[in-house]
Amino acid sequence: MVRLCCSSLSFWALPGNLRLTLRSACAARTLLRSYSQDTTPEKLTIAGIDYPTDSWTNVPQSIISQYGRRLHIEPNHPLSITRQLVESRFPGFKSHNALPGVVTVDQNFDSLGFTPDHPGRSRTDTYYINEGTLLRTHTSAHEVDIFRENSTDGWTLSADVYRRDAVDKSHYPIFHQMEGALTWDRSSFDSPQACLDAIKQSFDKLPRHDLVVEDPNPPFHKERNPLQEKYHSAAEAELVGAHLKRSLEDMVVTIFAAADKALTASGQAVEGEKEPLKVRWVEAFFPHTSPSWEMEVWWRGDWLEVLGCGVIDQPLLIRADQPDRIGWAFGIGLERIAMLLFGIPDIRLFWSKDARFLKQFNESEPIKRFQPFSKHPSAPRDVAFWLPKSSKEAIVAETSSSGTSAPSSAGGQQTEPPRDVKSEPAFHENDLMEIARTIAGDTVEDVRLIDDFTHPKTSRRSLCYRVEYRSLERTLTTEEVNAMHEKVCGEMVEKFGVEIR
Ligand code: FA5
Ligand code: MG
Repeated sequence: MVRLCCSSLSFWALPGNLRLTLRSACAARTLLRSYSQDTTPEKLTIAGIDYPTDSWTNVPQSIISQYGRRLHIEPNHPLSITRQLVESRFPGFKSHNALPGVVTVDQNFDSLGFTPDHPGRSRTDTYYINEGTLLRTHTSAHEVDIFRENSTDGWTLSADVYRRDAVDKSHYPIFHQMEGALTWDRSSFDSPQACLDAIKQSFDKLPRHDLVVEDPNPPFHKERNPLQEKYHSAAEAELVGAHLKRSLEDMVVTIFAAADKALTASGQAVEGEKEPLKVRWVEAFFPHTSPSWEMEVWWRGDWLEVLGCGVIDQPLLIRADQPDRIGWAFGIGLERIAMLLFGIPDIRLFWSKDARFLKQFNESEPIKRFQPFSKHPSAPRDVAFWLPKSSKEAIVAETSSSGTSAPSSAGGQQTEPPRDVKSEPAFHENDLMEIARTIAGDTVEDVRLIDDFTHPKTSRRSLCYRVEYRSLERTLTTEEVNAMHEKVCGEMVEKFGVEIR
């Protein structure tokens, strides 16, 4: 086992005590990553259904215990209110809101055209129940099934999704997405032009707005954001893309205009948030759309990514037995919208069972700004360590640690380069995120990289992360923060063979 993970030849040249640390570290690492035979239960029971486990299993109990809360349909929950508001901007669309979160690898990745080496498939990013079964990483996992059902031109689908991801105020390992799609059946028109005319007519009926929109890029771009030349004419892709953008801009405008009105009426408008709403379109990449974009909203002095979208990949529609349909799809983070809408400052709050949180939301009343009920101090602690010498690389996802809102690759974006998803890196930032969450639960507010240094002579790499502890409910004592942090450092040594500096 030791030889398996400590591949370096110089292992025996190390001092005895370090060998011992590394030995147990490597052993434990195998346990963490694959739950070796001794610790992996033979089966996992999720929502009353038993699933056999194997060497791919990596779902911790802390995630399973949160499974099935269905906050997006809980009456008066801010996520449910947000879902209903978004749905109301897509009249005539059929809403699917109760699909179970355990899906196959085929549904989550293959059916969407994820390449075999797409980093989103790796166990560092995704929670596997076993090699063929996982907790969906995005609502796109159901696209092909719903397109195949072919019951309406437009549909939305809201659900809980699961990702091994960064820890900060806008990322949580379970969050909620709404998928939406609209397609036109080209075979039901007399000519391609008649279909184009229908899309144009529909576009013209979409409400206009006076939102400030930055959209500097062309409708598609040969290298960066290609047209699906084999299947779509330039006119079709351009029009479908314009319809998509206008529909989503309308959704954002309507939701925030309503919120603004309510806040101003109740005297709750906050100084500094009175800047006019601003959105921008950014070119993106998803295996299941092309061209693709992300919408970002200006919020509290920064651009916050709220959704990904694009013109649906035609081979996907062909796999769903809908070769004649053309259209758009989007996936939006409901937490991100709810945070903007209610002024909720921290994503952990959505999981709170504290009445001081829950009683502030009522779906039959106008939107009210969330009133923080506590401001407990944050307790930052640093963990600085040397990575073990290993032939394998360490993956430090710059996007998540730098505090931006960019998500992991598990939704399709290529935020990491393609790699052999079956082999595991020496260290992945998400491993530290999970250790911190497992030990500190919701009292860990933020984990971010503050230093990355490679020794010029030894070429050893050292990383330093700052972990911020803060309870939403009470002030933490120094002793309990120290105890949690010591455990985090201890687990890093044990599981990854790092050397604390
Ligand atoms: C996806 O998941 C794509 N499947 C979206 C899509 C659907 C594209 C249909 C094209 C067509 P992405 O990984 O960027 O994309 O996630 C979409 C949104 O989910 C993000 O914009 C963000 O609002 C939200 N999100 C992602 N990760 C987190 C997280 N850890 N916590 C909270 N919200 C998140
Ligand atoms: Mg994204």
